[in-house]
Amino acid sequence: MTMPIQSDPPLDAGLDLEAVRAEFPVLQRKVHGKPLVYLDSAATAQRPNCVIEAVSDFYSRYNANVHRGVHQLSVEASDAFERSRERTRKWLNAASEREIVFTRGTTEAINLVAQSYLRPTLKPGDEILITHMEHHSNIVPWQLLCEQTGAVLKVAPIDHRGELRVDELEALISERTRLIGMVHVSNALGTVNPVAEVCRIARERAVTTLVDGAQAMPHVAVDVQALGCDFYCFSAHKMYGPTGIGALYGREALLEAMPPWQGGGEMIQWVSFEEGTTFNELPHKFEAGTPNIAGAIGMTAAFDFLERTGIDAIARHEAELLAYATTKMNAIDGLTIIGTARNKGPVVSFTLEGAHPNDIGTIVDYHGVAVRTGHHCAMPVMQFFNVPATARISFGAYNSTEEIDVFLDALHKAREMLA
Ligand code: 7TS
Repeated sequence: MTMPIQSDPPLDAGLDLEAVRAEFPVLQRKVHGKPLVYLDSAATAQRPNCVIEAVSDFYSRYNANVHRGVHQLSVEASDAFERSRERTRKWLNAASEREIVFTRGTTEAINLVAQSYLRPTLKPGDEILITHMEHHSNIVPWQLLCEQTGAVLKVAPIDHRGELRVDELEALISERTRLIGMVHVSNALGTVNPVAEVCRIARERAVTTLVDGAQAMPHVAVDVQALGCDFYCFSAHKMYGPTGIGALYGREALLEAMPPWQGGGEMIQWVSFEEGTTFNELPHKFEAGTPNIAGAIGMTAAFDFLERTGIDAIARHEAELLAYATTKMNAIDGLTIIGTARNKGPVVSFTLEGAHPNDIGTIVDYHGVAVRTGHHCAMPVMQFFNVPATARISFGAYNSTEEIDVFLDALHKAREMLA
């Protein structure tokens, strides 16, 4: 008989934790002889059976290239691929499937906007405004673009809690501001940004907005029309789906006016040496080459998982875990939580006096506990808080307070060893 997972304090009744955990085969495995405690979902979430099976089912039964063949397998693959687009549209509440471009993930989506939306019209001295808490994938594409065009990258500050200073962001908007890029939920701090408010401010000043939703999608309901953003990017692997697939949402009028980014098959209407080339309609104009078909199909299953489990139930469950971990960790001498925003996603970044984060990560791993250590691809955040690195625990729908206790035990042992 398997023991039920004990929850202390009782977690939200809306989420059947035991049933959710049973959907994730990897949670059965042991690491260094101990049951796996996976607290690194912000790096990549684990996959439920429905995702694994959807991918396997595609390869086993109807593997074919999409949008090309008239044969039965290709028709089935194309239908499943396009169903994923419709599922994504519906989840984001986008107005049209033409607004959903499949990409490799968040990083590629941001690069697409930088190179296809901004680059053709960006002038020297134009400005791009981002925040101090961005992941490198929402910094470096803009730095590259500034080098290519002579545009200027401006950075809106954060405060000691790791909250965005919206007033200062507003003051940094000028006549030359062409785009505001901001993370929805910070991977390094957990901060949930007031995206709708910033988008409203940007709209009043006729500035385009891009939201990096990589860390938001698994935790909160996202409605791009309610947020009022122009572009929204995410990766399926952080929301229980496969790696190598994600999407860019873009307002149709903007996407329509943008030139293609990469050239190749699938994105064309007509290719001729004499007459030149004309391009396919949205969204295919931005999807050159054979796409990640299995990934898109797996992503549909990930949306099924989120819907079936209930994104609000997941959010409440994770908020309980966050509160539980925060209270216990605040009581540990010498431990400092980096990122104490009032509105936080399920991430706790921390430092421990006298212990390097990497050593903490290595020692807790011996106890079966997976945590992330380092700069979390957000070096400017580390610089702001004047730390070289942090250790970070992050939660998914399958985590329990019991697991947090296992982590805390392992952390105490690490501290004793390193003292
Ligand atoms: N944006 C945010 C906020 C992220 O957290 C990440 C990945 C990315 C963008 C990039 O996503 P990708 O799928 O295109 O690679 N964040 C992390 C992390 O926190 N630990 O490992 C990867």
